[in-house]
Amino acid sequence: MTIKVHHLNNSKSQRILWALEELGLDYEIVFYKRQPSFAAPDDIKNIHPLGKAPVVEIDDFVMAESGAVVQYLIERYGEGKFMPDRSSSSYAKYIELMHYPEGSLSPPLLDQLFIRMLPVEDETFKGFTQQRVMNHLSYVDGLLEGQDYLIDNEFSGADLQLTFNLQGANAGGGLRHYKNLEAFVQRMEARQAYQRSIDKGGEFSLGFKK
Ligand SMILES: N[C@@H](CCC(=O)N[C@@H](CS)C(=O)NCC(=O)O)C(=O)O
Repeated sequence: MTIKVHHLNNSKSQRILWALEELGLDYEIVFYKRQPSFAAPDDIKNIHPLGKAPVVEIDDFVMAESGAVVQYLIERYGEGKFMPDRSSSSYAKYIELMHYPEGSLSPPLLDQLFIRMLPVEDETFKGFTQQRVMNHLSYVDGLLEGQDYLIDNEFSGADLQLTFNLQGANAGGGLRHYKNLEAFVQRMEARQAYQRSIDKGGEFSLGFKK
């Protein structure tokens, strides 16, 4: 089995390096650097037409979408670790929360980032975005009330997938009022596999400034 991760600095491909470190798998990293516009360099399009990170080559096929890649790696190589039993009701929740960060949480957080960076002046859009962000962060904060991890209080791929978005919100000071989320990010960043993924992946900072 060979795994090659096309990794962009300060990006969601960090999730894949972290997942591979948790799983203890060997892999190769191909490094890409964001351009001044923050876009990925064009040559990543030679691997996948969207030209986004992550893209992962596993043996003879190519996969994009971090949630799908994390889910696939854990199911194929995890030997039961980092996911609940498929026959349990927790599995349904696990899949839901595995895809929630990219499907629902990421869009308002990205809107908020653009409002901060550009800046955007439209008050209606700013108010709408603020309300969406608060709705989502309160929801996730509630999920973590009284527990360290999202599913059955055990570390899983869903925690790994969520962390990037919360780190992004945290970089803008957005987790100040969400104590469960602040503690969650610290807990995830303290994991040895996470630390190794940072050592191998290089620059990782989500405090984007124009
Ligand atoms: N939903 C996709 C998002 C992929 C994505 O937008 N990646 C960003 C980095 S975080 C990217 O490649 N940005 C550079 C660009 O759009 O040119 C995933 O989770 O993999």
